[in-house]
Amino acid sequence: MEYPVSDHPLSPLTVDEMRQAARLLRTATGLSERIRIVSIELREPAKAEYIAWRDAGAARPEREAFCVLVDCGNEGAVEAIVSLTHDRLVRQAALPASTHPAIHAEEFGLARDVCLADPRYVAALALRGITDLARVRVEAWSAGDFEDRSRRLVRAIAWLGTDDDADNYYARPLYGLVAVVDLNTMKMVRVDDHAPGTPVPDAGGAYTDGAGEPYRDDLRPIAITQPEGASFTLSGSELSWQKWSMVVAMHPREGLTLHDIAYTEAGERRQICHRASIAELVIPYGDPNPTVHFKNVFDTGEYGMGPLTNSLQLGCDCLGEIAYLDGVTNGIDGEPLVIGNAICIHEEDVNLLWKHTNSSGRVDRARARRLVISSIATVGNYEYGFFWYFHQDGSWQFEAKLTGIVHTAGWIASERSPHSLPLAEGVVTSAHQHFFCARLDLDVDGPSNTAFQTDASCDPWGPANPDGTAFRTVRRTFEREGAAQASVAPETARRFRVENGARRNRIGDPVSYELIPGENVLPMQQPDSGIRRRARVIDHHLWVTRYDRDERYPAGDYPNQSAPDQGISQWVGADENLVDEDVVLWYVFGAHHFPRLEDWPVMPVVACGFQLRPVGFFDRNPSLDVPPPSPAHCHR
Ligand SMILES: [Cu+2]
Repeated sequence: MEYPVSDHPLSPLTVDEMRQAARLLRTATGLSERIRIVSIELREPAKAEYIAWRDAGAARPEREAFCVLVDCGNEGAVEAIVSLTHDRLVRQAALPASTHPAIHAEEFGLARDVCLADPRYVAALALRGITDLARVRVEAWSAGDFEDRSRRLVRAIAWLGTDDDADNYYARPLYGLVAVVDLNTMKMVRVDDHAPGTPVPDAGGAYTDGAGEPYRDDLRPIAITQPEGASFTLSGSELSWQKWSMVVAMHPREGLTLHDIAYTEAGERRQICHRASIAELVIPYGDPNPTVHFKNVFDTGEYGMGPLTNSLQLGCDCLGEIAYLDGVTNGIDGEPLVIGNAICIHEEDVNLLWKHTNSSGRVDRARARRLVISSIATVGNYEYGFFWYFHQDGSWQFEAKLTGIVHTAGWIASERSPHSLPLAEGVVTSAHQHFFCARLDLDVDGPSNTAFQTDASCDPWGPANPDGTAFRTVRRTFEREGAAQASVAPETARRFRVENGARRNRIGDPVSYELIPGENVLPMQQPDSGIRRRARVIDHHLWVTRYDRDERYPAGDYPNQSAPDQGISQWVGADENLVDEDVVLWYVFGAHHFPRLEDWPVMPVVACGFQLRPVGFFDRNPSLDVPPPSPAHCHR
């Protein structure tokens, strides 16, 4: 039986496809009755097959789903690929022992149930004066390498909440209480109480409705109107805006993903990127506090952004003429869950594109406008905004927006800790870092590319440099995977570039795009610490690998309780040639977060990211054809 398929081979799974996949998992895999479906996603077609369909009229790639399950009945985990086109199981494989799938959002509730049903845990609460269990808020944090890796365990920490939906329970941490829960067997392994009977802080953490202050009253409205509508078109997942085109999707693990990004110039469609996403996000905390020291989370790989993605509200999250895409994710029972308005697409005026006042007095200028594709995920206390911007000069960029509530812990010593900031009596927020890893499968005018680093360098004194002022750009080509790592160097304006040697611009140079780092930081953990060994990807800001369909996640496919050296540090051991090959850039950028009082009780947005800019990709400024601003708004 043939099933109807989505309209584009890279469109994410539909509700019907998700249901079909879940049915096949239940009926065709022979697993126990007690399965939990962690994720169901489109198995994206192999790149060559996709390009053959797009460019050469080859057959449309078949629709397949890639699924990850936990089989609680058999204490194991399984990967399965099902064909939606042919309605059958294609293959299934048990994951190796001690390899654990991500923690599904619904398993937070399961961990809480285990805690509150356990007499040891209830006794520890009672010692703190807590008898109303309904008020206890429990978070299931990944256990990293701190617990038995042979079992799927989490460490649960807790706060005291209220019935008020505006309550900020992070103001009331339960100091020292850590429960170890087996998610698969739903059994309590251990209750560690490092500070029995510590009173619960009664600090306030209100951040809503002005938090006790009257709202400021001097804001007059700003209206964003586009009387003729937006300048982009959206058809299914296919988006085009002026000369840009791409496919926009929602992925269970990475959240927002962009595919097949191209720029059409003089009627020619020029490929720039096959796929762009944030493939991992690692957050190591830096505080020996007993409820903090183990917090080394891989938010993308251990939890997954898809199910945590917000449903956005017009006029609040996004302003202007908006198009939304829904996201489809799955419950732990496999039932599709639709996130309405998961992805926001709109345009923003961003001031000046270019300008010149000629010696004649003539003024020419163009106003800049950008296309914004964004989503926001709530991961427990934090909000992560994922914002991709496309510009009229051929550049594009990614910006993560970090907001939400800083994570808290209790603290009872009289001394201030150098690792945290006191927020109130008995409440601290700890130092930590957020490392994003972008996976950028750039295909600059096609897949055959070479990556290199550029640094500014001053020339030595000499006859050719008599003034000592000459400087140039020096190049380091990433020739093989084993030596294709680098970190940012603001002192030499270091950038990373991808060129296509087979295509030249008007001065004979290869066409290229460069990656311009934003603010960045190196990891602050000891190089041989557990988290560094499990997240080798954060050792460097840039890695280059040869495209491999199965190399998707730089800290490994299953970072939850992972063994050391998974993912990219293993892949580059193959030391494959990178010259004139299909290269993938992995750019790691860190937001160093030593919290401020101003981050409490809710944190103003902190942004971090990077830009991608054409360098000799075009023969001149590609935005000369942007018309001048409308005279109705421009009086001179
Ligand atoms: Cu932070």
